Amino acid sequence: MKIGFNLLLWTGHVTETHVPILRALKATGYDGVEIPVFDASDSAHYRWLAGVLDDIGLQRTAVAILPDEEHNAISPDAAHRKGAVEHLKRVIECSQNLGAQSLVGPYYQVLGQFTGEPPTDTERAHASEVHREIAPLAKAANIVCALEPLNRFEAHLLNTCEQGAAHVKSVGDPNFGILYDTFHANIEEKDPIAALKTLYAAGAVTHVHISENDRGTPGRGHAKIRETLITLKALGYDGWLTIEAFGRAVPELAAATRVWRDFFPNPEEVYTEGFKLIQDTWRAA
Ligand code: LER
Ligand code: MN
Repeated sequence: MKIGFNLLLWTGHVTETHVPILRALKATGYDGVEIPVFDASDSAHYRWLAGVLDDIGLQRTAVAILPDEEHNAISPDAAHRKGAVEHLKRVIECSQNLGAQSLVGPYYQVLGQFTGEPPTDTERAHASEVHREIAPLAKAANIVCALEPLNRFEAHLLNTCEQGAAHVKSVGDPNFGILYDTFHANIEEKDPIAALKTLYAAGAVTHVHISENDRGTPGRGHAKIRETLITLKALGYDGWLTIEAFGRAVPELAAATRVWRDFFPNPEEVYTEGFKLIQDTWRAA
């Protein structure tokens, strides 16, 4: 397995100013970083960042969202669904320039935008169409897709692993799977570990987020992080274990993830303790 850290703790757009953070993550022992590709307007930027990460010696994955209603895979408006495809095409180009191995995140609906109703078959079919179109493009760029079910307070289309597995089946592309996030599973699954095992047995786990129940330092809360690691090792999982935590450094991100207070004294605690927890638990398992 490989241990990663998501840069969303600091920013939605990684620039020169974040290079000291990237170096610190490398020095801690991380294999790679998860880079937000939220701004997909300048693909050359990600080529520059790839060079920086190569020099430091960090592999990478990319995380994307759908930015607004005009780029929404479950919109009733065909033009908006086409907008989602066009946005994801640009994201794939940026991610390829970045040298990303995977494209992860909830790129099926706009975060925090609800109809007030449960997901419909039409919304599911619309999302499948969008994902069927982009999965081969990602494959051609050597990028694996990992779609992320989110808790009910952030999204309504995919909340559970079961819904995620059904969506993967409906997309029907071997390059398209699910991101299992311990934070979301803690909220939505009756038994997060049983859900993980079922998802894994369906061949659908292509990425993992290690995230505490409050989004703080892994190991200091009650999400089943140790059990998740032990289970994944027993199953033979060989992919990314990427830590995700959120603070209040970026107001838009804090608002989107509903972070209204501090969960840790500083980012160093999150990335040093989190790394040690994963490494120690994996070794001992
Ligand atoms: C959001 O809740 C989350 O878990 C992220 O990985 C997606 O942006
Ligand atoms: Mn996540």
